[in-house]
Amino acid sequence: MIEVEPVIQQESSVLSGHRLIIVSNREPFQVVREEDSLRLERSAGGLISALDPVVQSSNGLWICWDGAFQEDDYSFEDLSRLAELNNIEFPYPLQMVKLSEEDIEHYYYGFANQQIWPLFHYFPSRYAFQEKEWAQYTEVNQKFAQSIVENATPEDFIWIQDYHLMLVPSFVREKQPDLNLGFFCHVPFPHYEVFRVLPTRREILRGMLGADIIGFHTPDYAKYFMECAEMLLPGEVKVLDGETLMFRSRQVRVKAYPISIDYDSIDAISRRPETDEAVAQLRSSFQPAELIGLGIDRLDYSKGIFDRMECISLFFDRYPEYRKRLVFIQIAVPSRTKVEDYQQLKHEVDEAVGRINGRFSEDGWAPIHYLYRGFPMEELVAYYKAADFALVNPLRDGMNLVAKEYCAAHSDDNGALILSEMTGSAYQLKESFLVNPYDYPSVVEAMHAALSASNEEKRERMIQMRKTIQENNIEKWLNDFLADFNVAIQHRYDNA
Ligand code: GDG
Repeated sequence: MIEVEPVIQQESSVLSGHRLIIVSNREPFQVVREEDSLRLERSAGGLISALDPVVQSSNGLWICWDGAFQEDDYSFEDLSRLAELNNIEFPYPLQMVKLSEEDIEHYYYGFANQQIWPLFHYFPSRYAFQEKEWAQYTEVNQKFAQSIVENATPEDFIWIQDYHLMLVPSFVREKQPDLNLGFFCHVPFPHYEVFRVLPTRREILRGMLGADIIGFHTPDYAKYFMECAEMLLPGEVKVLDGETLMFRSRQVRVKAYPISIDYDSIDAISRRPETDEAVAQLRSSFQPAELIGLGIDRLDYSKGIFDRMECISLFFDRYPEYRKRLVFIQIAVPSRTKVEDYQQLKHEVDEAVGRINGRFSEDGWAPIHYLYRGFPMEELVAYYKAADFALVNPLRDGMNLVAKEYCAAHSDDNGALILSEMTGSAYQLKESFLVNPYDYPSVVEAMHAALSASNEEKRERMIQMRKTIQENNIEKWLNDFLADFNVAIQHRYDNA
């Protein structure tokens, strides 16, 4: 375990003296390769920055895999030295679960990312059951459970994150029934008709039901979970109301907590003079084209990037007057590059960009500007702010934070968001231009509507969306979940 000095002091009223233990597959930092050496960087996302102070102020702990070190041939033991060398201060202790190469291959790339991910995102055709992967998933979930049992006490709040660790709550409950367990699902929970494809569907449900509270992004995901539990575990599950069910003799709270972003910090970055300079530079670099469209995603088939390219092509077919006037910037961050479906997707997107640019380019103008890499948040905010519209058209997405970040970065109240109905964000961002991502012509018409809308209309929509995101920021997500976690465990104490 790596012990470090606290760097932030902030009390969490919700936890009232209890320690918060976060359990996630990913570590709350990134390993950056630089020539011959490795550098550690704190992960910059809203989730980590929201959780950090609370874990810290509660004297809590973060339990995660040691995967990044495995991939870079660095040993688990080297972390401490690297952290010291790079002057990284972790505001709380990290406990890393040691995984073998085989674990990572079958549990992470295999079961989590080639079985659960496609199925939960409604791609059953990409799904194939492999017994070996399920066995390894079970084994790794046991390793995480063991680490929790070794490190937690019955006073702690233990919050397990995401689809990599769905069996952990029940494994922990079996080993130590009096621990307080919360679980959050960051991906969609599918409808019964899709979920039941999974051969190990009952084990997965029982795994999650080991928790006192289970959170989802939208009320629909919570409802589908309840329906699956009721239909697949008759005799074990009884739904009490829209937010609670009995699993055997224990009550479990099941509810939607829509995750969000650190609105204030993105809004603040967008107001910096440096950001406006970067925006001006970006815009001038695409001159004489005066309009910018934007897509930012991990390169994942669920995000609809290939479909987006086809929509752009159709747009320039239907509206030739926008040729040479509009550039679409696509930032695609490399993701799960060892998985064949992702290599194939990269190939398809590369091909589509080449084909569309080859077909429409003229006089030094190319319709698509494609960047296959990640950027620091400050640069992303400049891209967001420079864009006249963002096209966020996932075929399925648990929430989609890019849509929220795009709005938060528009402190000028300009811009237009075109958003897929198949995202969790669509539940909240009703003033966006909502589209069915499978219906290419309607996406094209939404692009046209967004570009043709009056400044006043766009402003009204943007102001409302920004208000919604500001009021429902990452802190609210965290506090709402922890407050209900408190209620759920009180209920268990009272009925013990
Ligand atoms: C999963 C669920 C759910 C992207 N490029 C860069 C960069 N990003 C950041 C964005 C945003 C995040 O990554 C992407 O979040 P999304 O929500 O859009 O998508 P997933 O990665 O698939 O996240 C999703 C989420 O979990 C939370 O529960 O919303 O549905 O699939 O924050 O800004 N960040 C930096 N450089 C980049 O180039 N720094």
